[in-house]
Amino acid sequence: MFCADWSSFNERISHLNDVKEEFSKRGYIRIDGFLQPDEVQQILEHLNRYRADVVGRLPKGSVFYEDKANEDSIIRLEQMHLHDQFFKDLAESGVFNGLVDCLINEACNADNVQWFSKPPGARETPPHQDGKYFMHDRAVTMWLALDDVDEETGCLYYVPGSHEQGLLDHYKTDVLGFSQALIEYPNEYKEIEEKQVVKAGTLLAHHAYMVHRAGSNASTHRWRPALGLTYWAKRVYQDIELITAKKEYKQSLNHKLASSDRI
Ligand SMILES: O=C(O)CCC(=O)C(=O)O
Repeated sequence: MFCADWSSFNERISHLNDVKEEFSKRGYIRIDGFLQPDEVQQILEHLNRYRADVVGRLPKGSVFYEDKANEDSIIRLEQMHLHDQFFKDLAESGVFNGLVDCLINEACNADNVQWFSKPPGARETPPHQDGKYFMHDRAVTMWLALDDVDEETGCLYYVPGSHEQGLLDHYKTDVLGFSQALIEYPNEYKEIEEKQVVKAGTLLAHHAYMVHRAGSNASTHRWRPALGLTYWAKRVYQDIELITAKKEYKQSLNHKLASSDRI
């Protein structure tokens, strides 16, 4: 079956109103068993096809490598829905599309489909808010586990309620793919952060101002593949100043990464 025919999020989430309430109160939601094992398997197969057939012809900035000479060191694939029909269909399918509209009460578009590969040895994802990258908060990131994830391979940690604090101060990091990190990650956050040890097929979704981080991958042989699907409110695209600023930031980052041969 094509992913366009998979059942929609309405059929996968039994108490949508409770989920919406949870999202607005805590800033994130977690739906265990959101995808069936055969659906996860299909996504993994398309990822393999994408890596074999599509990656080689992508423009700069769509693939981030730890070491460009080593294809297995891809740390991140970006904008996959713009380069491949399967990932476009997936992002536009009722499985995901429409869920963010419900969560933030806005009409939204898929803005990005990413693969976070987190190979063995990968560094930690520093604490950050996605809104720092987006330059607004009218967006939600969905994070779909494509394998079981635990502390060893680098699970996510959320600070519940932190989305209420607005945009916090960040600094520019040298972590590939995660160029922004919170200046401070205080003890109050460490004490209440919620660890997301999940099974393949679990869906997490977080507010653009949710403070979150992920551990390093300490395994010598297990990857930690996840798909990131980001949806933005359609009205954001009418803010020309914001869209221009975002484009300029991306260009300058790509320039820096290209000069160190990592994209
Ligand atoms: O997968 C990761 O390590 C981080 C993901 C993340 O920061 C995000 O989805 O916003």
